[in-house]
Amino acid sequence: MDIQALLIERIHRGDRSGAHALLDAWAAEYGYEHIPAEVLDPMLIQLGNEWSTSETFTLAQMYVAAKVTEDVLDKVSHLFKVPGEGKPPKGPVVIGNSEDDFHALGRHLVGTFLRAEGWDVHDLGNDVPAGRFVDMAQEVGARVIGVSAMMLTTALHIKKVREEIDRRGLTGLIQLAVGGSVFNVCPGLAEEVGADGTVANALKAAELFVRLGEQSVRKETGA
Ligand code: B12
Repeated sequence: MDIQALLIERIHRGDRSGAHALLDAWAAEYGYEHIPAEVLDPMLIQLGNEWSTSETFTLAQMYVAAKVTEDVLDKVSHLFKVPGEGKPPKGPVVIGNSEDDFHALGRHLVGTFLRAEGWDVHDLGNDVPAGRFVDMAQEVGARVIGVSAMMLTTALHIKKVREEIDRRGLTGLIQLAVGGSVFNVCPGLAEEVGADGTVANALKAAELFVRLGEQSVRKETGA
């Protein structure tokens, strides 16, 4: 079945329960654990593009897509809950949306994929002040902070996280990962906000966090 096309057709119709029925049928065949990467991520990116280019796609339809995604992520979260299950534990990380940013979906997907790869994810939610990211990273001993931002204005707030890390003398020890569609369309923005790295989607996030974690260890040991 062409799950993307069928799902998007139900979302266009605002048919939340129909979308769930479809996802349940797909999961019965392929497994719930594959839904975030194989269905939700590509669907949301396609709908995001549609939103930006189509005059008929409405906020209500995007709301349905967001709700369906959140319902499914809730449903599958127990599958990814125990860090290290089936994978070597990778340690604590902190994620959240930058100050003033309420675009939670990308962050939810990143958190789900990181948990699946064995990270112990501390998710601070939406609209997180810079200091709170660094406080939490120090509290749990995280080597990487991941900040999600979808808008140019909110991406620029990430500079404050950079400044806070540096002000506390933690440069290099706590690495700063950033992501969100604005970074995909504005080359150079990640460097401008002082990030140590970025990637275009949640699937690649786990790899980025491993690389940044290693950079932090090298900084600490002087290797
Ligand atoms: C859905 C949506 C909303 C929803 C959010 C619902 C929710 N619960 O998340 C609602 C309706 C609330 C909303 C509100 C607003 N939105 Co809006 N929204 C979108 C939309 C259509 C899709 C975003 C999305 O969810 N994409 C799907 C996810 C899966 O993709 P993603 O977020 O990019 O995440 C992936 C990667 O980027 C990466 N990633 C994400 N975070 C991170 C973090 C790290 C560390 C890493 C490594 C990777 C990573 O992994 C993710 C999964 O693969 C975009 C359009 C677009 N093309 O992006 C506009 C958009 C982002 N919104 C926009 C705007 C302006 C707003 C509003 C101001 C109101 C308005 N006029 O529409 C408010 C602002 C709210 C706020 N203060 O945050 C603009 C931003 C313009 C800009 N660039 O500055 C956009 C681009 C639409 C547009 N073309 O105008 N929005």
